[in-house]
Amino acid sequence: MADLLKLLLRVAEKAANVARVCRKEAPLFQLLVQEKTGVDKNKKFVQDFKTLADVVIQEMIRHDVGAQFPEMIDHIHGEESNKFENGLGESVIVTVCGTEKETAALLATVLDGDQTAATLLAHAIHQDAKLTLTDTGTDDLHIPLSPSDLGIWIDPIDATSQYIEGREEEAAEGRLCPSGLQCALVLIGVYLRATGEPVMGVINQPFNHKDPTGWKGKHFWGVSCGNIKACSVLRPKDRPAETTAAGGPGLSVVMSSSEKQTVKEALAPLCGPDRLMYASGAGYKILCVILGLADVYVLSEGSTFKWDSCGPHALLRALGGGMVDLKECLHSSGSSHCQGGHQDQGELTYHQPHTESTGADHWANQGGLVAYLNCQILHRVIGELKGKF
Ligand code: 2IP
Ligand code: CA
Ligand code: CA
Repeated sequence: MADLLKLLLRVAEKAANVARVCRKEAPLFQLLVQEKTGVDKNKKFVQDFKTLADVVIQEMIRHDVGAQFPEMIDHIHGEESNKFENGLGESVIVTVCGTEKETAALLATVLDGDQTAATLLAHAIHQDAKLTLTDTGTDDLHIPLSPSDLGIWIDPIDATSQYIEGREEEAAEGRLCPSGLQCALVLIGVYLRATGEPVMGVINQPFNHKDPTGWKGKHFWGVSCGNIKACSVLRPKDRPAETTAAGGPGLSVVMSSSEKQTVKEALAPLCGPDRLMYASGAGYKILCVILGLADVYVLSEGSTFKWDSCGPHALLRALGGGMVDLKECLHSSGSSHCQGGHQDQGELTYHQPHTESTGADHWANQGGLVAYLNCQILHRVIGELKGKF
């Protein structure tokens, strides 16, 4: 299934192109950032466009993956629904059509007849991603998976608020970005339909750095399938120590700035100076753990969803770490120990909805989570949090 990984890297790059185009091209950018007041249809229309960028990206990924792997088409899920209501109250199903022209015509109906915006968007969707896959290191990979056993979770744009706001922040070497465009990510995860185990993940960061020609992205991937573990990111033990913030005195923990005060206070004594950190974007915080910019990401609430965690979770597992349900770990007897680098007890899975919940909460990571690379560190964090909230 190395072909699937290559395809996901390509579609994620296409998605990143669409995300960049929406900020770069004036007619699309206007729609993205414009806020109008008053109870007129424009207000809703502008609101719609923000969702449309997400819907279009998700449908494009679904279209491209379904075309190459028809066995997977009914098992490609994401944050968005493709049913869209335009400013006139008409319901339109957003799909990627056979030709760029047809897609533009369909998008124009959603964009209340704005041909310029629809044409620009359709052009980005139908363009082939110019991603040089020679440096991805995926060529020699043999992944023993069958498409009929797999499902996919997509978050077309994670940290949408940072994407819309668009602040351009610089992060110091080895430090994370607390907010800004860098926190916006395209997340694609593949899991086993039978067990819900995440086996393959792709993360694309459309706004990684800026050069004189504009924003440049970066991609990351990982595969964790039985004994086969491969990742575009070096394993922690192979990293030069000075490239990461994790590894100094005390632990480094990344959290949402809206995390509970009790959790912040419980973890502060474990952390070195300035190493209790805050950043936007659930996906970005997991990426910080993957890259060694933080030892763990702790979230005590059910405010993330399967599409946020599936892809990045596969990268953590590929590096010998994982992501657990916090509540489950806090309530377990604590007898589990690290086996072969990570524990399986409490690991998040991706195949079963919470049937008692409604809407998006069906697929929430309800018990909160901890993302980690080192199982001993996970246990220290859980030990510290037990009985504290
Ligand atoms: C959001 C986004 C938010 C995050 C939230 C996610 O996804 O990643 O940033 O909150 O949990 O569901 P926080 O930044 O406080 O961690 P989206 O942007 O896709 O809605
Ligand atoms: Ca998200
Ligand atoms: Ca999203």
